[in-house]
Amino acid sequence: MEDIKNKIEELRKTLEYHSYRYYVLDNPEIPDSEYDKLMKELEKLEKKYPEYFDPNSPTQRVGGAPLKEFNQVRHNVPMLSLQDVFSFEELKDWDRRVRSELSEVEYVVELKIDGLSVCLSYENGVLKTAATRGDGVVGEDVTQNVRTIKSVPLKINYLNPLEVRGEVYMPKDAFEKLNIQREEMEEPLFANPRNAAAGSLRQLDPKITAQRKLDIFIFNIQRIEGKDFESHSDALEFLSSLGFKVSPKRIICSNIDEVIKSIQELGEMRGELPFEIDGIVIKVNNLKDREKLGQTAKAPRWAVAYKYPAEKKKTKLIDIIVQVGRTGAITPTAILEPVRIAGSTVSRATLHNEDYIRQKDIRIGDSVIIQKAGDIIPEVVEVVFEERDGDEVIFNMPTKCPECGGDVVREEGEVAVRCTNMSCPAQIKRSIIHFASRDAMNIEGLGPQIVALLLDNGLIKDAADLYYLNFDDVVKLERMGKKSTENLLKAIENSKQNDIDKLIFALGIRYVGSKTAKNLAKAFKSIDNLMKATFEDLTTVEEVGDKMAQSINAFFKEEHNRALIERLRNAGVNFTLKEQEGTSDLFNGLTFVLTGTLSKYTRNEATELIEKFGGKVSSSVSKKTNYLLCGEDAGSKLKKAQDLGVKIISEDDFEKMVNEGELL
Ligand code: 3B8
Repeated sequence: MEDIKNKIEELRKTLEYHSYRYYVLDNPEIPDSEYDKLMKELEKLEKKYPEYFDPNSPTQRVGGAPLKEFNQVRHNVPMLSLQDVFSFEELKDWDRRVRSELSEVEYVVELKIDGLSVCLSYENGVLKTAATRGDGVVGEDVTQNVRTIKSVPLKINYLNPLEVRGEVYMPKDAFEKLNIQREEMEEPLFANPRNAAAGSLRQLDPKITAQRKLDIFIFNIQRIEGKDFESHSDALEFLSSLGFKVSPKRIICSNIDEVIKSIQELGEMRGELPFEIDGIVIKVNNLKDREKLGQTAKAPRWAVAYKYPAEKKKTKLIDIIVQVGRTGAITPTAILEPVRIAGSTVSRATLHNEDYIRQKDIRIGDSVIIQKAGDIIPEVVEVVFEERDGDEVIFNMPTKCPECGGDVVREEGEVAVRCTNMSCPAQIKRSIIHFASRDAMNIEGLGPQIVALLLDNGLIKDAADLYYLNFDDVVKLERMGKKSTENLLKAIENSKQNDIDKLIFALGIRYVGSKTAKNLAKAFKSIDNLMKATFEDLTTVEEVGDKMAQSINAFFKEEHNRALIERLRNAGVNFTLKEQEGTSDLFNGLTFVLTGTLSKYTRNEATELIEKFGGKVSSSVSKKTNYLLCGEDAGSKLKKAQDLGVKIISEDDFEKMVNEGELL
């Protein structure tokens, strides 16, 4: 028995170490596959020997049961906020005030990570509580959620009370992936990585937080017993030695001119960082000096935030259109007079939802300020009210579906409104287009136009009907020659052989994206097993939370859907998981960046292939990038890759590497 206990302890230590190498140092020593193997081994042992359960084991980061609400936490040390400055002039004024109190001063310049501030409290070397800032005095207890962040140590080698403050954020590539997933599922997109981080951390269901790839930088000791430091940089070094991921790129400066130079240099590399920053923090380094300077009611006098100007442009909002998605979600989009911003021309911008339009009082005909949130999705940030002339028109979300006239409802707790008509032609059309799309059944040649043609001529009413089409009916249609009919029917026929993850995704079950579909396929191995799965069975699957499990159960209960599935089965569509082909480690340790429009693969497909072969996909080009996979109309990433001497490959090159199993 002692042996088992030791084995478990040893596995935990090993996993903690490799997790630290991977998540904190970004410098793994072993391949992911090996890490997964060790984790599986530990999970097995812990399950078999529950007497050795440890809430701080590396296996316990998956998120526990959902909460009803967050408890409030009173901070031991108030979490102050920073005073902002918007120009070097203001910054110099601040420096003069600091120097009037101190004879000599040393500054530390840090990136200001754009996330949300949290406080972590450790006692006896284990994480006890994590709380959001709230109003600075009282915050929310988000311990269960913070525990799912892999770079947060659950145990540290320091037994006295310690409280540290850090910024929880979502890296840019995780943000982009999350939004692609949400788009797939017709859930409202997050406007920027900060909103995504906040939304993910303030989740009552920790399982959802666990999927969100949050990260943290620690930037301050709030309270420590049994230790004294001379300077901020010493304190951060100490935290780093305890295994915390501390704020990167700290620069020590001996005067304000050096500070300004650093701000300019950091500003130039801003786009290359894997996370968003909203400015630079300048802090007095010496801790005794900090005490001398003290604080105002809300902010310390010893630190200040310099904010970079965000690129914003003024333009005219010509119209607001609404679109009906496959799940019936009705979303508003602004049509703009085209403007160039942050390197591209923008003629549409998201308006998120009805509440957003109301809050900002956005009207058709307004002059508006738009901004690329995190330089990614353009968004309307505000109205230029001075330029109103009275001709602007208030926009109302339709109360009837713009496509079918069906009733529109806004479900409780949701910002999106949806058309409730199960037979809404727009929804049906979108769901068939989705069924045939690349990451779903991948039926080549069956795009939006052909789907519309088939629907309008009464040849299909739903996706299952595709498998019952006959040549004579299709060939008669306008624009459908003999050859294209043959090709279309062949593509439909071929899709019957797809593996079931594609079919599961194709069904369009709400909240089930292509990644979850894969997990479900692996877990249940057949459509029949999936249909029989109970709520409990479903929630044991990786990344499947309560909401998704409910949605899957509801989908298969629906008579309509069951009938469709039977017709798919009778048509000969594959309903069982195929044997997995072996993967290779061709791309082990290599990082790819995708850019431009790919034509042979969707971004999902390319990412899947890269990951399947052991590689990683990142959203921004840096010195660490090994390959830039470049499609058409590539922009700044291509230029940057050229400047850095990163190897640039075409889709053909990529295909060759994958097919031949050899790197170029
Ligand atoms: C004092 C120091 C607030 C902050 C601070 O990356 C204070 O230092 C603060 F009252 O909010 N977002 C940072 C970041 C934020 C803060 C900070 N340092 N690096 C950040």
